[in-house]
Amino acid sequence: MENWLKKQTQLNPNKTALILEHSDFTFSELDESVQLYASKLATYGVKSHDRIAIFITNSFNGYIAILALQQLGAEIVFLNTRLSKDELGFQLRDSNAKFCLLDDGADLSEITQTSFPQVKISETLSLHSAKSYQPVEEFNNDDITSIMYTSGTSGRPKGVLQTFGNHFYSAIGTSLNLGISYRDSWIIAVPLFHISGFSIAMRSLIYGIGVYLIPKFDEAYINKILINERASIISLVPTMLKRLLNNLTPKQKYNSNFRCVLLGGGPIDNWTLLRCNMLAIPVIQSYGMTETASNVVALTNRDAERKVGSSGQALFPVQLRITQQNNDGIGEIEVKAPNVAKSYLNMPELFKQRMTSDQYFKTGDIGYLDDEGFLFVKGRKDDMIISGGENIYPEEVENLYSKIKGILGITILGKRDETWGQIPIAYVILDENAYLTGVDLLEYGRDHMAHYKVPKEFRQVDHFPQTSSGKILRRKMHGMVYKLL
Ligand code: S0N
Ligand code: AMP
Ligand code: MG
Ligand code: MG
Repeated sequence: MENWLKKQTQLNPNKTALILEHSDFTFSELDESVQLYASKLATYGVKSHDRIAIFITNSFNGYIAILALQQLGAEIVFLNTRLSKDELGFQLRDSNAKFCLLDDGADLSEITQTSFPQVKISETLSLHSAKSYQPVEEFNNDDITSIMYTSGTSGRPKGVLQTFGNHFYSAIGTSLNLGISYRDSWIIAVPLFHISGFSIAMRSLIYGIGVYLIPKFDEAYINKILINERASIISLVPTMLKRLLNNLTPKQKYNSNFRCVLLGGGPIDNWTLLRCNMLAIPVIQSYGMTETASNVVALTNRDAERKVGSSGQALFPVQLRITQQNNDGIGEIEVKAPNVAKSYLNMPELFKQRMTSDQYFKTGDIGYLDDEGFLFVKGRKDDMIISGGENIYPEEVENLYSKIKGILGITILGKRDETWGQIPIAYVILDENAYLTGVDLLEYGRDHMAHYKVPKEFRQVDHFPQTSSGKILRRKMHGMVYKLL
């Protein structure tokens, strides 16, 4: 396919592509900024297929840098800015990135080494020198353009290799579901470093629509845009949707061009859906993951009321099936689609284990399909916890805490939470001579892992309920008597 940004400069040169608080850019203006920045990055020797990491919030510089890397044919390694230095260090080493681009104010010097130096985007932007270069002519379906890390039970995060083809088919599936017109514009309030956010940037290039880039999730500011501007679609995770609703006063209405919330990243409660219904805010529930380059299943407006609790039907290019069903038809959700990622970086075998012989991807999620093919997600095969749209793997947190002398055992569980959906809590068995307070454990966690992964409570117990074969019965733990540390 022709380079998507270049294509839009021909099809829609004067159409708004990017909307910031105080300025707007048309596709040709955006292209100009992107090409200029790419020429500066070229002085760093960035070439096609080089892997370059990026550590950015939803900043203008970050947006330009992403698109410039794409023009240079680089594979962009997206870093989650909420991760700890240890976690980021791992991803930088594992991805073997040439260097890491970052926003002003960010500092990774503690973990960056000469093999992957850090480079401030603003510094490269203000370089006087630039190098002539040829933007990538074609975006080939099979070429990797983005790499996003996702954790798992395997013990270490894996870089998901997403191709242009993945993003293209994902965008097409979404447009066939929502219907996209020239009047549409999409708010990027979810992080660009997640597929929820990056997919909107790719849709902008593919559909030729404008995006509002929200630098920081501020519900009052976002509601102001939804009320006063012409924004028509916004992608949200459930925590964000609740925050917007709680901030909205009864008289306030979203603008007449507003069409829907595309909701994903985790389960939603019926009460929140009902509130949206009462406020006439259409919600398109969806289901998807990093490995499927955004949603593969979504509801339509038409079915939203009739199928409350469902994530919808498989989008156009997507095949869906449930395997290993129990008596209620509940089993593992498997997906076959051209937007399923290529592989895991450095771990192709692990990816192959998740693909069936007929090319279905085993999601690890559990659910059922009703007789009309609507998917109801019921949970996970593993014990993954979702807090505010961020995944937490108990094993990862347990492994880190197990390194502390005095902790004889630790089990992390998800607890329902009004704000975050779920929060992690810990059950710990301490050595009788150990003196460890809740504060010690909290501080240790905050030093070593992303703060959203750190247990919100530490409950001391003297044993874990187990099966005869020694497997811990997590579900039985919530009823245990404990002492709060
Ligand atoms: C909910 C968000 C915005 C909260 O962040 P906020 O308010 O900016 O927090 P900070 O000011 O940075 O920090 C304040 C304190 O809150 C803690 N904290 C931050 N986030 C979390 C969290 N998630 N859980 C628990 N605590 C959190 C901070 O640590 C801080 O505390 P201290 O000071 O103690 O450190 C933010 O979490 C957010 O942006 N969440 C969304 C992430 C997301 O987008 N996830 C989706 C991932 N999945 C996918 O992308 C696949 C599905 C998909 O593609 C999709 C998803 C949604 C919609 C559409 C689609 C689609 O298919 O297109
Ligand atoms: P990630 O790879 O971080 O995007 O996380 C994707 C995971 O979020 C999925 O595998 C599901 O476990 C969960 N998820 C996404 N959408 C939904 C949904 N509609 N309902 C329940 N869980 C969801
Ligand atoms: Mg403006
Ligand atoms: Mg995740």
